[in-house]
Amino acid sequence: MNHQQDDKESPLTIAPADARNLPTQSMYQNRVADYWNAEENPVNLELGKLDDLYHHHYGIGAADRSVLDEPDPVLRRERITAELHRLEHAQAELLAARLGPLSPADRVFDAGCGRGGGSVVANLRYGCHADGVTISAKQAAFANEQARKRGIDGKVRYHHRNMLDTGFETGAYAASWNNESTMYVELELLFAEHARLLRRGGRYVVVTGCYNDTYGRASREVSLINAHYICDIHPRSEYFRAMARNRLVPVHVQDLTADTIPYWELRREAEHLVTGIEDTFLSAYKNGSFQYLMIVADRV
Ligand code: GPP
Ligand code: MG
Repeated sequence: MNHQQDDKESPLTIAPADARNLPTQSMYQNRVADYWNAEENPVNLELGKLDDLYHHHYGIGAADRSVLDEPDPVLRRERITAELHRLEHAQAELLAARLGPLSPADRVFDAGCGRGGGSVVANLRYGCHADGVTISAKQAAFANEQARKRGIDGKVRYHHRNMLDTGFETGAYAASWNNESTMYVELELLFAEHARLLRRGGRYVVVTGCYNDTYGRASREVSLINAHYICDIHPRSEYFRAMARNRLVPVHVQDLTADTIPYWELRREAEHLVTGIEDTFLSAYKNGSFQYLMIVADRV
């Protein structure tokens, strides 16, 4: 299936009826896939290389800023890289801790799995089966290769599919999550798919950047973040509205905004890793227009 060609030849056609086997369903999704197929930011690859846990999310917790004082320039870079990775890993563990308790027989769904770090973290913690879904064929191939190298490819599998229409078995999952991937999709469609996949009593966790309803509409900084990643950040309110409509009942809500600021304060000093979006995130968090949020919900 050649999506590029489809898109050039008939830009106005609707998705074919057999959309389930197609990882993308719209021109927008093709552009998002293009971004992730091309993405090779050192801030993701250099951090991931340290222990072969490739994360595509930000970090939380107090940063050890003494790494900035390291006099040896090579060691300084290495120490900054390792510290940022430690903070990103702490975020992944915070999310994973909320999925359980889970047994090795349980199955979890990682929606928007990127290069696969989150599913590995879940498997290491619970021994569970994991299915990760990404719209990027390149990310899925990379993540599967990582699972193969770890010898967990029998339990952890990555799929080049659309998280809104996975084709996975109804009610087969004990837990599922989105780690900074909801801003690419319509929440109603996303939560309907999670509710379908989760068994009754299953657990859903989302960590996301959302815009703050009390600020008003999306701020300039939120719009800049949208343009940077080709995404569409939702307001906080929309999460709760869409969950309520899709049998997902929040059991825990945590504002992680203050916890993520040290990560960004350190990342902006990492000359070898910056992508240019660092100051925008800091302004967005500090002016109150943007929040870093975790919502944990039960599927009823
Ligand atoms: C980080 O991925 C997350 C996103 C791109 C989604 C947008 C998230 C928001 C909270 C708005 P990444 O790790 O690939 O990004 P970067 O390359 O900047 O580290
Ligand atoms: Mg990153």
